[in-house]
Amino acid sequence: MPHPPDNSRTNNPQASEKKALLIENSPLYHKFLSEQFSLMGYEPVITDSRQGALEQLHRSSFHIICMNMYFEGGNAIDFVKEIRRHDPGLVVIMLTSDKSRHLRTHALRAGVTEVIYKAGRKDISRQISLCLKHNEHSQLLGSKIMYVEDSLTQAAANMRILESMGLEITHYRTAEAAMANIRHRDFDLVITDVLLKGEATGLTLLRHIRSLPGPGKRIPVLTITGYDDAARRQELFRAGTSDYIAKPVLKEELIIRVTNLISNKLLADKVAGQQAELYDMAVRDHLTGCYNRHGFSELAGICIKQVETKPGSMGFLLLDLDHFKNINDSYGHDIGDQVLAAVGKLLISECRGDDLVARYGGEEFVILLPYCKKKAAMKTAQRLREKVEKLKPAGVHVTTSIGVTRTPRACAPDLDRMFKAADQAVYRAKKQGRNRVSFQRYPQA
Ligand code: GH3
Ligand code: MG
Ligand code: MG
Ligand code: MG
Repeated sequence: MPHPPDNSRTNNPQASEKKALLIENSPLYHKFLSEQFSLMGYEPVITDSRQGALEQLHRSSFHIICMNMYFEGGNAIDFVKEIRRHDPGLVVIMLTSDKSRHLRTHALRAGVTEVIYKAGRKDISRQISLCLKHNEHSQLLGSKIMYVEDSLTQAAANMRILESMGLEITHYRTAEAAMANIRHRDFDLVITDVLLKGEATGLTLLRHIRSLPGPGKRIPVLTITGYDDAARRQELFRAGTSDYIAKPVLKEELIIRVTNLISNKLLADKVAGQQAELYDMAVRDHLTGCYNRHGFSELAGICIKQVETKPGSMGFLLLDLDHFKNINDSYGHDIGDQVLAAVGKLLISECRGDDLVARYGGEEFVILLPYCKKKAAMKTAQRLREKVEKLKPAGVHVTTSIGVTRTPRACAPDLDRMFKAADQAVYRAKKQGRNRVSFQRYPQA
């Protein structure tokens, strides 16, 4: 079957289960903060004590902690130091009504991501959402980085920074090793040094990535080099680098560039996923999951083109459920719908991946079988007829009449003619008593 648009990577898998731990001793703020975080797409979990917070952190993983300066059994500054020992990537917000600069500096040094002042509620919610927007780390968590650097000391230093952002890093020391692995793993970003041990350089790797078949060629690449001259920069950008950092690598710069590149990549993935979903919705029938008329015409067109370039015969089945009006009349329209849905699902599960199964009208289905000869088409039709008869969806006995035709190998397949022939065959099957398969020769031009 021809492939709909690529949707190999969709949304960030963690996006739907983001959790926020709120440590706050004032019940007045419980409801307010819960609402704010829910609105921003987090599942809020509230506690009012250090002990309660530790228990929650032990129980599940959080993307963000928002805590008051003081709470039962502890304070934000001591608590963040404790957390930072094993969770450097977590976003930690501290709420306080103390506006002293000294406290703010102290808190940031201890590892707090942002200090937010308890002024008006509107202001707090604006500050929280700003902080979350700027701290995309929580969205980046678990993103996969390929990092290519031959110097182990440099690699160790940069990997510490990247790991603190919650990224998953696979490190290679040569471009050769990186090129051997790029196709087989799904990376969100490649960071590569330009000068590497071995024959190939970071530029070779970059060119290799940009010439990959399929979506792999669009992986963002961040190049790092010690020779920061204009000619080299131009060469890297011409070869398709997404961004560039000169050595020595500054921590903040690395964080910002990596954050931007991955955020853009995740956004592009999300858009591609939504497009694929929309496409799927547009070409499928909701009741049965089969392609609809529009999807069938589009995909059958692609199938036919394939068969024209690599000739073969093509089978075509038209299925019309027997006495379906009686089923509706006897059991009601809802049961009728259930019967249609079950038959559609059966047809999909009984056909090969390359076959196109569509609901073409109310109780009519068509199946296009590429590279299928008459004997195989007839066998498939008989098998489907028997399976439908045995299905008894919603306890209802249902049968189908099937018209079959197939295009000879030597002629260009034409959908209208296939329909016409299969329709005549169905008509004959109905006349002969229904629940049977009938064949009609494909009319040559
Ligand atoms: P035959 O064996 O000659 O095909 O008889 P039939 O009753 O199946 O044929 P007919 O064309 O007279 O009736 C088709 C029926 O299918 C009529 C229509 O109400 C029903 N139908 C069409 N679409 C739907 C649907 O989406 N849901 C339900 N429940 N019924 C539908
Ligand atoms: Mg009909
Ligand atoms: Mg009919
Ligand atoms: Mg019918």
